[in-house]
Amino acid sequence: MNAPVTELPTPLPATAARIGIGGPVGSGKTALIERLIPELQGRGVDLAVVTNDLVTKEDAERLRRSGLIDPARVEAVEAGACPHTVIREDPTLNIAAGDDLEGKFQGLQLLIFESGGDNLASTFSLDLVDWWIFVIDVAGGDDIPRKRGPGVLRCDLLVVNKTDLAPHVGVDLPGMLAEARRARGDKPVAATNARSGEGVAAVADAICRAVLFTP
Ligand SMILES: Nc1nc2c(ncn2[C@@H]2O[C@H](COP(=O)(O)OP(=O)(O)O)[C@@H](O)[C@H]2O)c(=O)[nH]1
Ligand SMILES: [Mg+2]
Repeated sequence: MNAPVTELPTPLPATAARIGIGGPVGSGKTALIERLIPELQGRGVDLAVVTNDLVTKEDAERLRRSGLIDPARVEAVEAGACPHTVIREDPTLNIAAGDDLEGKFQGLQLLIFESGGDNLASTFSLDLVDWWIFVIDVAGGDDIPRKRGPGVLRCDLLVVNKTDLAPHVGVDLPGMLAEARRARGDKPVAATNARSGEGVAAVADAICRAVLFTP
């Protein structure tokens, strides 16, 4: 006798790609996200954001108020005194925040995690993200790429932000970018001005190619 027909297994839900945006405090991570949101939404990407702050929800509140994204699509993780711990050693809180957003928004394609801001040694756990950006800024000094911190070396895309400030802080921008490219070998480097939006489309291109598999 034939086995009784059982119900077809429920297909596993599609999961959103997860990317990290790390880098020192003030380098322009939130400003870059504020530019990336409309750029990616304009390309039809369904996205949500998890921010990490030390002991507040400042960045999450800023994004929720921005009018750029449904406030319910922004979650905050309070990272405490060691912002790298929650993105590297024990990313449980961030994974849970991401899972929560995925549960609320079916069809979510991209989750962006902003780190709480840390030094040049901070990196993301690959348990948390599939791909990550490290943001440094021109005003932080043109010697940053030379210092070869793990963030600068290991990220999938290095973003050198605040290009507009180079003449004001005596930084040779082409020289800084060349040094960054030398330090990273084959890995990409992008230059942005998150104030004006210059260079942000190229960052969105890199995200789409790397984790959304769109050209
Ligand atoms: N001139 C200039 N200022 C920027 C740029 N990106 C960010 N900022 C400013 O730098 C400060 C820190 O930016 P924020 O995004 O909060 O940095 P985060 O701590 O890395 O998230 C803010 O006052 C921003 O307006 C940029 O490309 N050019
Ligand atoms: Mg921020």
